[in-house]
Amino acid sequence: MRLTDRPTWKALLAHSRAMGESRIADLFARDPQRAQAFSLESCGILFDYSKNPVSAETRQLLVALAEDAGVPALMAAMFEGRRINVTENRAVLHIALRNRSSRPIMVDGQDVMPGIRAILERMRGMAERIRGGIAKGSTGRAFTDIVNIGIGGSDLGPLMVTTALRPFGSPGLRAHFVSNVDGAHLAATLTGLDPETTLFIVSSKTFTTQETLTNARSAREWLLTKLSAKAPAAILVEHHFAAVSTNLEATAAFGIIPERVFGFWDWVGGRYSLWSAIGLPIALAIGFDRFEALLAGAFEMDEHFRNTPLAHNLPAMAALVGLWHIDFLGRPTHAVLPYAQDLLYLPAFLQQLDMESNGKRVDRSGTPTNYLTGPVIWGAPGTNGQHAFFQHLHQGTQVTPADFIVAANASDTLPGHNELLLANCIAQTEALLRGKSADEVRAELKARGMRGEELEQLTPHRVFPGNRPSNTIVLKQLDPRSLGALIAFYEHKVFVQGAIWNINSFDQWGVELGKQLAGGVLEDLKAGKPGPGHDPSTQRLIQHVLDQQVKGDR
Ligand code: G6Q
Repeated sequence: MRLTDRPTWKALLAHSRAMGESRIADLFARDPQRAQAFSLESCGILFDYSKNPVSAETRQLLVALAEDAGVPALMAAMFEGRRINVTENRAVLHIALRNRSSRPIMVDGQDVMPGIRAILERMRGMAERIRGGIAKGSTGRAFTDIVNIGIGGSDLGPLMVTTALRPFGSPGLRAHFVSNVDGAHLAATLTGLDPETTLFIVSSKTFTTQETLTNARSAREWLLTKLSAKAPAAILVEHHFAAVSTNLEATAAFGIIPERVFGFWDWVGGRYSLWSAIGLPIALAIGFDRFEALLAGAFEMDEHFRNTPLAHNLPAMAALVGLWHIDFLGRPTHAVLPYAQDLLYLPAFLQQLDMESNGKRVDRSGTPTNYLTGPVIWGAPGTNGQHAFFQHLHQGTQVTPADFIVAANASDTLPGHNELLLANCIAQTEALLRGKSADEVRAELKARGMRGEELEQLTPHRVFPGNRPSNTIVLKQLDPRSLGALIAFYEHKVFVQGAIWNINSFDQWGVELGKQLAGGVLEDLKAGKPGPGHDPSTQRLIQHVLDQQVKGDR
């Protein structure tokens, strides 16, 4: 049966008409316990979704939809290692990477846990040797800088986590991330680095990704040029390069020695891979024990997710409230607003996690969906956003549900900062909910001495409609454990939504066409003229770029 034909979907549709009229403030007025009743707490995270147009009936209908759509069954299938990534015929087992229990996890009758533990032990060894200055560069000096070369899932996870856990890093070992094929990224990163004390980690599941290999080759060239007088090329690459990949043949061909290659498995999707050896830069930056704390936090969330009834389940309720906005209230975008500068890259990370997983238009059987799926995810840290796009959140014509994320305790001790940060975060959710009426605006303006036409003209511009929804997510502190739980929370949120929409959240065919066509455009650029078969705009753009290029630049 199609999702939209299910009675549980239809019941929500009917209910949405009634709820669409009600104001969130009235829901609070009617239920003094609402703030508690629509909040959940687990794994060190408070998830308050009370500032959404959701009643007890809405929740019950949403949970009924999730059950009816088979969320518990798909969840069990994932944890059992079944091949739920149907278009690639793969299991989906990022949860195995952080399985801290002694439970085996089977794929095709084989326990994957011994292999995972073996790689983790090797990561520990590498982290200890590099951080302890035991493993050295080719000229005998300890490493001071790590440069991760990877893109997409092989970049955003480690970049986001390493940045988020900055206070846990060691000043003696700086982590850098190069992803963009734009040479500016690598060039800017290498400026000021000492090749004798720099370690490159080439992170690529396939080891065929154009951007990563181009950057890796240029980095190798830089190293060889700078240190050619000090050691032969093979020795330089041996000392200064490591790789994380499933393609051991390609890493060997690049010159990386097997002891420096960390494998992973086809059942780890790129955007879910920071828990694998792709997390090596994290372990190097913060130490392996803290990397394990990150895994432990995620495991705690996994246990919560698989063992808690949906109505009390943090990721499931976040998914259901999100889906309510998207499919029943017509709000297809979602803002991620971390009130933590160290979570700078969380919006970009979640953008990939969510939009690459659920940006799909056909269901698992290949039938186009007749309902909206994954939202547009965007955002930036507060309080910066307040001085920029928050105008749109408060007074724009579109309603954007938002996640406000904040830690009660600061990582830094500069006096006064954390109170300001917390106050702004909480006040923004209050302002979005409450708004400001025309009467309130008039009273304010009158108190300032304004009267008559001027007052009336200004009033509508200063009115806030309010009734704008938000979730608030509060951590005690931004530390490895709570960050692990937070990321797993979002992974499972995306899972639940994808399960209800009956889409495959674990493939990403939508990124292929552009890659394919880039090959053709590249040939044209190299040949110095556009080839046949392009649309007129593309053809003209190729010609224009060629005309604009300074001779000798190609
Ligand atoms: C993530 C995607 C994608 C992938 C990159 C890098 O889920 O699959 O972002 O991570 O394309 O791929 P490689 O790791 O193979 O270089």
